Amino acid sequence: MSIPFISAEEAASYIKNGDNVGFSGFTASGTPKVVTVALAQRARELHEKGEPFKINLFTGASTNDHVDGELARANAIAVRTPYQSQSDARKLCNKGGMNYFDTHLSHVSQDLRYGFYGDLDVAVIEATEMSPNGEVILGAGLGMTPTIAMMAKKVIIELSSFYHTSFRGFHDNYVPLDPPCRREIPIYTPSDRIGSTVVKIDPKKIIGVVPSNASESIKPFTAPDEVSQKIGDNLSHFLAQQLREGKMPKEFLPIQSGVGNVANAVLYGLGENPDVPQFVMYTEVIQDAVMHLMEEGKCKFASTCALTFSDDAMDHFMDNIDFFRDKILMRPGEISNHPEVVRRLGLIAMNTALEADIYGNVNSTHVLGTKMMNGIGGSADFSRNAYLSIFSCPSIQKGGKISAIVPMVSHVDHSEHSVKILATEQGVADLRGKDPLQRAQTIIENCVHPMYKELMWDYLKLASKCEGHIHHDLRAAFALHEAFMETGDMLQADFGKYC
Ligand code: 0RQ
Repeated sequence: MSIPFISAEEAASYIKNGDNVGFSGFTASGTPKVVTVALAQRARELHEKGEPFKINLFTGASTNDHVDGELARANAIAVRTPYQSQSDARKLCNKGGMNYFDTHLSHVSQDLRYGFYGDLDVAVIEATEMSPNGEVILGAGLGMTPTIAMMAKKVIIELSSFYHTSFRGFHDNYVPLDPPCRREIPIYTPSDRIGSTVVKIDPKKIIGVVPSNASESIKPFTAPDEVSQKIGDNLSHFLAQQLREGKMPKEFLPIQSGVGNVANAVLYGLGENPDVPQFVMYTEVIQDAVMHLMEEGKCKFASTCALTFSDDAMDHFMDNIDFFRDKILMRPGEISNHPEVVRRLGLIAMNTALEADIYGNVNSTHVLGTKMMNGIGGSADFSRNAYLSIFSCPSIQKGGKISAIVPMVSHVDHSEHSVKILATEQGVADLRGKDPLQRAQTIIENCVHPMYKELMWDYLKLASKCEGHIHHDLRAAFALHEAFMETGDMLQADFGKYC
């Protein structure tokens, strides 16, 4: 059976108002790039004619401007999950223009298969190679692709010619059986292969193939600043010390590292510390830093869901692809982030906080407890199940007007029970085996910026007057946030008035 080539506009015309639509990819990598632009245009034209047009958008993780940006600006998203990090989508979400529910990335594929969100009407999948019998080689990110390829009633393929080399062999496509029939995920070391190099799609479901030569358009990371570098140094020294103290196996353990500038800097920190041995990664995203660490011999292998490389780094990767062939395996998000595997392999999970409180609760998603930043992503998939769960952030933001360490977080993503280590550029707080008061003392001593230390000790003194296991004075617990909202500066908080 021959599958026709069609234009992006024709492909977009098969997607209807109210459809549940799944997109391939994870972060910008492997997401469709031309059908979505045509879809946004179609939405605008229909809106101009007074006709409604919005889709329910399911992806593996964040996307890129071609997906979230285009569709948000065209006001074409009704429901969005599980994660976004694009500024226009974020604005739309925070003004209530789309129903965004922020979900653990390892859950979305199975939630779709369980039928929690209804049928999947269309899947739009970026492929780098395809055969007439519907066998597809994916690109730089897997996300939920094997599940949406299986579930969707109709499939549109975006066939990318951007990659000038074959990705064949880099993927490990696998869909677990669902309860009550699920078996163990048989991954015992990060390099174990359990699935197929191709995704098989019923050719009868494929409406057409849209050619594309668009890149991922990922901007290079800025060089780590002084603060991020210090966080990276603090963590790499801490991990080296864990090895010396025998609190970690001498072979070291696989590393998971989150997204963002701080996460990138932490990896560079590990790379530069001679006391940190060679390591492997079991993670959901690898950024530019990992490619360099592989070339330097520091990182030996990475299991990931996506290669989130800047365009320059992607060119470098493709030019040297043979070097990376036995060092990288890409898996679907529900496997790269699978709690069973995370627990079995004993990961060192390193994720980023927006704010943390003196007892070790972490907010990674909501600025001042209300404004969505990105979402929880995969951070909790890893942190809840890791051997060692580390959260880090700069101790202050906005030139010191905000302290990232507060008496009580304004939103909780990771509770005190999942946070073992907290690190800022000031130092590292090891929370293992400590009761709440000891945790508070350790965090204030090691992680709070000097300009906020006195204020935090004042709070603890005030809160300690209240009996209980965790000491809080609920009248004052949000005094820093309140001061920021009233004066634009958390330092203006005054606990004297509560004494
Ligand atoms: O604002 O952009 O105006 O400068 O937040 O802050 O320090 O550059 O942080 O890029 O490392 O991202 C938690 C968002 C950190 C990310 C988060 C302001 C700050 C700045 C960004 P500007 P930084 P990073 C696996 C893991 C959740 C998902 C996850 C994230 C901007 O890491 O989304 O971990 N994590 N996934 O000024 C007000 C505070 C603030 C604050 C920072 N306390 N109050 N503003 N900012 N702290 C990967 C995937 O899931 C795919």
